[in-house]
Amino acid sequence: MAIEQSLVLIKPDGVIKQLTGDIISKLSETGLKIIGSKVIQVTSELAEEHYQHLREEKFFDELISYIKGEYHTKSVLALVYQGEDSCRKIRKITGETNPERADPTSIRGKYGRITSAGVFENVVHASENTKEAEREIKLWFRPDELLYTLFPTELKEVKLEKLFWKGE
Ligand code: DAT
Ligand code: MG
Repeated sequence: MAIEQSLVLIKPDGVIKQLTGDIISKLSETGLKIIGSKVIQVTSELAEEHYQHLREEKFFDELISYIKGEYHTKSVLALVYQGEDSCRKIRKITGETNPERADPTSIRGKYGRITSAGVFENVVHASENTKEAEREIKLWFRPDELLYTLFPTELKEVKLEKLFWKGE
């Protein structure tokens, strides 16, 4: 079986419900390795690019507000997992998209809900397949934020302004 990567996001409802530890514990049952992690405040650009395949859906605007944290807290934990068959293994644990249909022992079945406005607050995102995982990882992480250089890179010269701690 091929070694694959998978992007997992603990969405703002998962963060505010303090489910981070529980979700990471549950995912550790797969034996997969974490090769990148960071906590971020999601911008409109990132949210819209991540969910570009759903642009035409009637729930798109609510979905963008949800992932940006407008209903919960402006924080998402992004993780990259690596290992054999990782997309399938992780999605089995996260459960179906619709939290009401998800296996009740899965993360979404256990902790997700559908709001009265029809938003699927399903706690986590997990890449559907390797192709999607590559697209998503490149969107959420820079090459130097991962333990390995997963995909081809190129050096670009840029004029950079970086933030330092005062007095550093
Ligand atoms: P998944 O997150 O299981 O890969 P997806 O890519 O089809 O599912 O959709 C992305 C997110 O959009 C999903 O996690 C929740 C939301 N969503 C999908 N279908 C929906 C629907 N019918 N109503 C409300 N939200 C939906
Ligand atoms: Mg998807």
